[in-house]
Amino acid sequence: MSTPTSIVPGAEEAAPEFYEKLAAQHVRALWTIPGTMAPEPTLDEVPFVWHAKDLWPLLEEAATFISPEDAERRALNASNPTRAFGTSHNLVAGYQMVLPGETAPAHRHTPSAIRLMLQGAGVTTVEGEPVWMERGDLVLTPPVSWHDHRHPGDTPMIWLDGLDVPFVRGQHAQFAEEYPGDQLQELTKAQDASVADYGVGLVPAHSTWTKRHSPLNKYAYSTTRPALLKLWQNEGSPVSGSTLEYVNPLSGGPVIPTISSYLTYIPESGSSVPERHTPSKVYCVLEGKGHSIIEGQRYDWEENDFFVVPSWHWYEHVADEGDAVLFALSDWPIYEPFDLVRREVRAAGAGA
Ligand code: GTQ
Ligand code: FE2
Repeated sequence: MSTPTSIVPGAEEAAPEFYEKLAAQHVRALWTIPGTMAPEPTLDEVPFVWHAKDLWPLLEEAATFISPEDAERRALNASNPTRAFGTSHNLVAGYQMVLPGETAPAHRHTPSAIRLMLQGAGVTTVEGEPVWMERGDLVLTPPVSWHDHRHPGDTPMIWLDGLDVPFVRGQHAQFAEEYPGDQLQELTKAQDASVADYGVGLVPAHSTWTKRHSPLNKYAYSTTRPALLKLWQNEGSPVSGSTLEYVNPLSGGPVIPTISSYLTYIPESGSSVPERHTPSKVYCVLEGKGHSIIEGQRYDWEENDFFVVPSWHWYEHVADEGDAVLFALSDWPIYEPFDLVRREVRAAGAGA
């Protein structure tokens, strides 16, 4: 880890009265600000794994005294151990639970969310479209889209929430509002209508869609998993994995302007190619048991756990028991328009 230093070390100690005069004017001398000329990012967030076996019982405990009707959402947000809020500086992830018969009221907000369904089945309504969610399905609630959650089934629903709240708040652009009147929004579309319209490699000719985010509200695991396995069978290797990105079918771009999503397959005993990049990632384990090596440290994970790979940390994933399927969300799209993406891949045989 490199430590940022001032351009003129010890300057302030040499002439404290001068720097006090600056401070009184709310000014700092550039040559005393650490990091101004830092050659590369400092690793100031840490990798961390949140384990389902520890957190799901706490969600159940929360369910004994907090309802989504009262709490707006029964969600636990994961904070990077270095931060008061935010799994990384741009993203926040966590588990959300809805019990049979419960509803989480409709609202909309400038932060966007992705949901990765982990347990049970039910409905998230997005802009009037009831979207059916089952394990492994990715469901989008794009910026300023009305959304509510409903539970018509019989097993508690648990999913992973991934949002860009730290980024949006950092831009002083956080707005939210409750759905007027009713707790739940009116259903104006057929179930999974967006999947029928945009989800099979076809898009409506002369589509009038003008939003930046994907017109698809769901990417079902029943279609993404086979696609990933085919990709690996066709192009992968027995010792390393393959990754697909979920895209907006109209633009080929990320599913949400601020959040990209990926699905990675790693065969048992195989591993991903070591890499590091400026965007951060939050992974959630859909299948398999294994570990990741992040900046030389080992982090063990199993099904339903999620973990953060902060900016510019070298990492690789290893599938120890069973083939692994890892979902990931990232703040990658935030970096792209400003040419801030840097990615390095460790050459084969370079060691960890
Ligand atoms: O389900 O709408 O974890 O608005 C945080 C904010 C979930 C949601 C969160 C939200 C939601
Ligand atoms: Fe929300």
